[in-house]
Amino acid sequence: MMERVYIGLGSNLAEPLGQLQAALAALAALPQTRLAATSSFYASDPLGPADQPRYVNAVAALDTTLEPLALLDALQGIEQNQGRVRKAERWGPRTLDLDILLFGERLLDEPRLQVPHYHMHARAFVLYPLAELAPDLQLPDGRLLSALLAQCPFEGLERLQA
Ligand code: ROI
Repeated sequence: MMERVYIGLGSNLAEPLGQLQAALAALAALPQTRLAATSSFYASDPLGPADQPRYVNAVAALDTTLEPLALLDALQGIEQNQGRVRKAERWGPRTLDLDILLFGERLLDEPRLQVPHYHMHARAFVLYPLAELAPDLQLPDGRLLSALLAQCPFEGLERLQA
């Protein structure tokens, strides 16, 4: 079954814009998967520890027949190919972060994967790019993206010219 998946991309090390562009090319090359759309790129100050560079974020829409954990494995492979080193520090800087935000209508609560992504509801750097791709989106719990956006100021986001 083909399902629509939204992926959050983020980077704040080693030329973040280039990291995101390389990641989009890698997403487009995944098996059983079509890269359906990509948002603009947005710069923002780090959420969490402030002593790290600004982030660049975007959201991609995929259509895939991969199962969620197979997709997660593939995303973690892309992160590792692009030099991601997992550190003990929580919320530290990273070359590439690929998060499964939404996976069709699924609600997943597994050790490796919680969908919808726990923190997406209040993060401007996720919600605004997602809204470019799916302004009328309804989350599996019934919440409307437009309602989440109304609670989440655009403040601090900077839309970059592609
Ligand atoms: N802050 C911003 N602005 N963008 C991110 O992608 C991001 N990712 C994270 C933490 C460290 C929480 N902060 C972030 O994982």
